Amino acid sequence: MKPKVLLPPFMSRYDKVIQMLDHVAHIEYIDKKKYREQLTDAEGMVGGRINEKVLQDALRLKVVARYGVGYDDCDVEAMTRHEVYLCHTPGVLSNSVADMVLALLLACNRKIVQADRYVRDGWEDRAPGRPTYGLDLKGKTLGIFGLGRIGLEVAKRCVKGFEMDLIYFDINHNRKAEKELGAKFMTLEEVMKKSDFISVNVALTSKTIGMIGEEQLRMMKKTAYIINTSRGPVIEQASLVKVLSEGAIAGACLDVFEKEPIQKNDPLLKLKNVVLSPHIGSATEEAREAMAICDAKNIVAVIKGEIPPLNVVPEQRGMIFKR
Ligand code: 8YV
Repeated sequence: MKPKVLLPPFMSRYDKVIQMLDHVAHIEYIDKKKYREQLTDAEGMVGGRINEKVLQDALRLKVVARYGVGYDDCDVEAMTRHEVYLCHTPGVLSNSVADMVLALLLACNRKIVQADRYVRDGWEDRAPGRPTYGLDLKGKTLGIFGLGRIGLEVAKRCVKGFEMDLIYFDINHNRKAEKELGAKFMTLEEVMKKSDFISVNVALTSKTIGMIGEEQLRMMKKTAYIINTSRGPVIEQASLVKVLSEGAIAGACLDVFEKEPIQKNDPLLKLKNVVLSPHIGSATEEAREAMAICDAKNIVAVIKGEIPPLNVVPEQRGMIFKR
C-alpha cells in the first residue's frame, strides 16, 4: 500500500503536484474536523501548526512540508525529537513578496487608498492638493531588516528601479548586496533613525519577536513609513498603534499581524495612516503554484528515502531520521 499524504484541499488544483505525489503516495485531502484522526496513519503532509500534541497522534508521520518559507508555527525541537522532517519553500516566493513590499510602499507613499476613496466619494476639488502628495523615492533611504532572500529582492527593486539608498540590519553581513547595491550595514537603531522607508523581512524567532518596540519606533523620522510583510509579532502592535495615533511616524503598511485574522475591534482598523492587507505577500499565481510544487518535491524526496531531503529547515540540516 502506498503511504498516505495529507494535502490541503486547495492543492487539488495543481495538476503537476497531484501527478508527482500520485506516483508514490495515496493522497487524502484534509478535513478540518477529522484532521487529527487523518494524521494517525499519514506519512507526509502539507501544512503547519505542528506541536508536541499533534506529533503524539501522528505516529507514522515522516515529513511536514510547510506551505511557505516561514515555519514559526511549527515546533522544530519537538519535530526533531520525534524524527519528523520539516521542509519549507525558500526562494520561490521571494519575488512575489518583494513585489508586495513595493506595492505597499507605493500605496502608502502616494496615498493610493485615500485617493481611491476620494474619487469614489465624489472628487470634490479637481486638484485636491497637499493631502494627496507623497515623496519622490529617488534619493530616499530604504532601511531593511533582514537582507536575506526576500530582503535582497526588495533591495534590488528599490535601488535599481527607484534609485534609493540602502541601509540594513541583519545578524550577518550581506557582502553581495554591499558590493552590488551599495548596501550599508548599520545597527538596528541607526536603521530606525535614518530610513525614510523601513521594510521588515526577518523570520520570526525568539531573537526577532518584539524587536521593534515603542523605543525603536520613536527613533523613526516623523515622515517615515514602516512596512511589514514578515510576521506580525516582530513589531509590538500596541506600540505601533500608539505612535501612529500620535502621528509620531507617517504611517505603516501591514500584511501581517499579531493575530490573524485581525480582531474586529482592533484599533489599527480605525487609523487612517495605515494600509492593511490580509497576509497576501506570496499570493501570486506563480509563487503559489511553485510553493505547491516545492512541497510535493520535498514530500516525494522523503518518501523515496532521499537524504538529506530537499529544503529541510536549517535546524535539521544534515540530520538523518529513521522513522
Ligand atoms: C504564505 C508566508 O502565504 O511563506 C510564508 O512564510 O507567510 C506566506 O508566504 C503562508 O505561509 C501561506 O500559508
